[in-house]
Amino acid sequence: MSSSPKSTSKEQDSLTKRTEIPQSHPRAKSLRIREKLIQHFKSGVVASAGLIAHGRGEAFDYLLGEKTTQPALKAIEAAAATLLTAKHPVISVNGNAVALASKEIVELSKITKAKIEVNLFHRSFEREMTIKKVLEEAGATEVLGIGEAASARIPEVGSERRRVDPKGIPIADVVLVPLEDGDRTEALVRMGKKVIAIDLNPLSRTAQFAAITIVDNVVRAIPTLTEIVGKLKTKNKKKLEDIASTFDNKKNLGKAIDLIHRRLSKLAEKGVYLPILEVDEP
Ligand code: PTJ
Repeated sequence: MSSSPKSTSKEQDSLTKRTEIPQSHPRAKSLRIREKLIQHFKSGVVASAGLIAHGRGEAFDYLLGEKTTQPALKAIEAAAATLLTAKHPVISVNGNAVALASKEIVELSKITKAKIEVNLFHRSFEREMTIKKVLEEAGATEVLGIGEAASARIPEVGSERRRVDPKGIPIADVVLVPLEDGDRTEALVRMGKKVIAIDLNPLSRTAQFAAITIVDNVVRAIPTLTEIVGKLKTKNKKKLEDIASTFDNKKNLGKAIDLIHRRLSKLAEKGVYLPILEVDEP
């Protein structure tokens, strides 16, 4: 089982030492996100496999142009309407999601009245407690799924990932999963849950099985989702149900894949597309 290492005193030192990222670096934003994940890996929030998962996500983000695309916005609107009409919405979080967007997750949970449940692939009580602490520091007043509280079981999922909190996922009608693995998403769908996924890879099993797939980076998608929830909050139930029911995930995923395809075709015409800035001769 892969999990984060326990911090030794030497590591505690290195925890406080962060890599300086110059403002002028062309990839500063992306490097800062990496640094955040590394720090949270050292503190025990992120699993070692979480660093690899992030790399895969980054590659897809590159292909998408590192911005929230129109298909992502369309999915976010459907997700907002679905969360607002849900009876028992739950946000199921793992190490990566909390490392990247703890404050944003708490804000979203407050505006949608969704419960936050910690559900780890690489489960350990220590990691659960560390993640709970980060969420509480970000303003969460209730965090489900910690230790013995996760006493219910999801059918058809192997190992410890099967454990869930009876106050959360088992009674949820809508489950938001930022960055989930495919097996669990499939199991949640089989349980009759309406799954909203945030996943940069439109080809992943999670992206394919979810009812609403937001193909975007969690760092952009979660605050945008909160903003759209704020805008839709005043709409009546009928309008919200219309938005949710007219959304076609298959068609929208196709649009996300087509966008990558068209973007790559355009770039393929150019080959080299990054200009090196000319430096004046001394
Ligand atoms: O914290 P734990 O123990 O629950 O473990 C979490 C990981 C991420 C290790 C676990 O859930 C896992 O192995 O996930 P997968 O199967 O690698 O799936 C992660 C998916 O998230 C991949 O499809 C990535 O493309 C995608 N992804 C990675 N970073 C981001 C992302 N999607 C959105 N935003 C990101 N920042």
